[in-house]
Amino acid sequence: MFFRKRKNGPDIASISADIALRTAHIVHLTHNDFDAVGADAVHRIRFRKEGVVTLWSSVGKFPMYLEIISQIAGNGDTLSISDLSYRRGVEQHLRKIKQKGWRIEWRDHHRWNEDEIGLIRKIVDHLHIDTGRCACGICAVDLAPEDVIAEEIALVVCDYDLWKQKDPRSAVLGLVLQRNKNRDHVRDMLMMGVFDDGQIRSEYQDIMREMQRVMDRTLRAASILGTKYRMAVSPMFGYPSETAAYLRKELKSDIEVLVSDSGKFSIRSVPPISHLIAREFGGGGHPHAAGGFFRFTLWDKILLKILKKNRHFEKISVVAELQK
Ligand SMILES: [Mn+2]
Repeated sequence: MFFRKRKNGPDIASISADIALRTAHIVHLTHNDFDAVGADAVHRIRFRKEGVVTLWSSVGKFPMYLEIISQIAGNGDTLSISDLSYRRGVEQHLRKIKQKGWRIEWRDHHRWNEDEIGLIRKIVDHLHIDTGRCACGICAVDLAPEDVIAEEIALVVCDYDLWKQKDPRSAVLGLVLQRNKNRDHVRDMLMMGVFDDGQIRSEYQDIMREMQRVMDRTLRAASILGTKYRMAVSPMFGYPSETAAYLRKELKSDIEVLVSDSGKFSIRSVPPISHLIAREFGGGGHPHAAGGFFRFTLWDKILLKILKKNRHFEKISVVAELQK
């Protein structure tokens, strides 16, 4: 249990085969969250006839997917990238992809600097960056401006992605999509303009139940430290944002720290000092939410597992107490 688990990465051979043997004319390379699912639904509305192959990618795996595509003939088909932002060095892959006969379109809402935009604009056929919309919203105005379903999908997704949270449908779908296995189903429903069905409901309730279990487990394991600030520190069992909020409510804490097996921790605080504390532990972030790293020995890991605490809990509390 103390060894790093070997991650089952994507199967490169089968992804290559899927793209090489495609009958569809659009390859949609996108992120793996709700925004991306909405963007994919919009693509499939727009390119119903042409057909779409979807590649869901984490931010980290993005260059690997480009590398794979750069080895496959495009035959005039389109690689459409969405909800993924510029990464240093991707231009080399994009040039190769162009040489292989692909068209490239890229739609994103993350912050790009002028140099990055200039560089990529020279290579791709279409680049649309807009930080004021979600990626799905950019796809909707670009690809299906007349389509009422696409418009509504974009509304619901942007509500979630840009933290407006006015539409109750977006909270449900956002949570349901924390399970990857729900992605294709939700996407297919969105395409039909359906935002809620039995499967979405039951997944939502199941996740809510699981989340409640995780939050209660974390609450039972929490240590309370500090005098100036009331700090709750606990091993991390999942759902960090929701759990931190729960600890704050149940324990009346000012600062919540959730520590994973590896020593990585996430911190939330009422006083605007999260980033200052995180900085002392090789991390950083925002005044009310940040993250850092404890250097764990094997013994630290064992204690965290068995006693639900170790010497680093005291250390971070001391650092917090020193903040103004
Ligand atoms: Mn996004």
